[in-house]
Amino acid sequence: MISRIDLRGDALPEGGALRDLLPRADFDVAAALDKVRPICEDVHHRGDAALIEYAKRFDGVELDRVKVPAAALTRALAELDPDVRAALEESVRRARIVHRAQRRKDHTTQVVPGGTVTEKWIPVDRVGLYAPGGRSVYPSSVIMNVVPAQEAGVPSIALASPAQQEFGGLPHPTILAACALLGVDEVYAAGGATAVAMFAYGTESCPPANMVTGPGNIWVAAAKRYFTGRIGIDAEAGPTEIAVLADDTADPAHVAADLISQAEHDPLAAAVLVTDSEELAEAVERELEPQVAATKHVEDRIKPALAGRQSAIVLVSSVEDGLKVVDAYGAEHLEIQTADAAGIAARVRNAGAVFVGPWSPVSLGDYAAGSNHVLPTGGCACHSSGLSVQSFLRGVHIVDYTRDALADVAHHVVTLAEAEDLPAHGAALKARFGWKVPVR
Ligand code: HSO
Ligand code: ZN
Repeated sequence: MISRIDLRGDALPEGGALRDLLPRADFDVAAALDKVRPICEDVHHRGDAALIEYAKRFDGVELDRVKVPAAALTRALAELDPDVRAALEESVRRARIVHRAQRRKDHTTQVVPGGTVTEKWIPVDRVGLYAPGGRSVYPSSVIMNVVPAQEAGVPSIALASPAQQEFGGLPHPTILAACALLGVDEVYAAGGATAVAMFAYGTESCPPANMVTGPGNIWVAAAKRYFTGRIGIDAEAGPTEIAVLADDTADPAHVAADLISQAEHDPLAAAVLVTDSEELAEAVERELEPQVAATKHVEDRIKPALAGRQSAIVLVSSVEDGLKVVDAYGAEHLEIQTADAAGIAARVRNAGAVFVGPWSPVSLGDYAAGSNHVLPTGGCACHSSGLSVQSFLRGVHIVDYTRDALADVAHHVVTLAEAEDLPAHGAALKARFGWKVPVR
């Protein structure tokens, strides 16, 4: 059901060479760009009419408008199962605790007497959040996008999710209910690349946004890439990934359950076990069979995900080597299930989020740890972080110098300006001091 990669024996290769030995899904965003470009431009030129036409073509839904009426949001929340509501509320509560603590304070540094630089954190004016429909209707992802944006102080937050035929052309009711619960009242029935284009360009019913965040399929990722530079994005989210670094102290039933838990998302989802224990590898393989058989999305997602080239059990000579492997891989989610889990976790350099020890499974982080579950995939963890309050803030430097403080440094500025053959830069200072560089 899952392949093996044996890296025991010879010394591990370094960096990129090690990464090349590890499995990863094909997620060719560049190839999708060509299909997405004309759709985005059509939304640019025809606005809501194009959105309505694409909802019919892609989602089979006749829409008369894209903006969801306020009454539909109120109704969705009123009709939400009370247990689901309580669970969502607890998820929001915990996420708020974590994200509120992320808010950075403005900071003024006195560089020299009379010369200060303040770093001021200003939220983005307006963000468009995307919540997928279809196979993945995740109200939890609404929480993970909305809470950091709200805690950052973003004044205008809108959300888009595909129109669903069975719900009369509205987005899925649990998505609407989650929006209502969070106080997001501007919601659009728009899906995939068309939703990103709607936010990037704006249409008659939706004002343009400065930033688009949220998970999605390859078309959403391609549209985000298309608009990068015009708007801010979080990341081009690819299929979900779990890596587990485990030794012989790990419980194979738990490891198997955790691998299956993320394989459940998508046939392209990646589940990777890295272990120095052949016994554990075999025990996990034995556990996978019955656990997979007993769960729900077996044929369409879990089996192809586990059997896909993106998933594997990787055998290593030691936990130390395992640490090198998981660092080279840079998983979206990394569980550490070893004897000294906290010690090993503290040394991890590349992962979207790290889950320490036997009682911190990825599913906890998906819903109710307080951490964010919108995380870098595809190895992007080596340069990017998951969604946070910081994602929605801009740090603006505010420079404030007195006459004396400027005079003190003027000769250096003029020297550098001349060295760069930009005399007008130097002149901007000289003009302030009677066209002479103050001598200090
Ligand atoms: N594991 C997914 C998020 C999710 N799981 C939503 C359940 N619902 C990517 O981090
Ligand atoms: Zn998940």
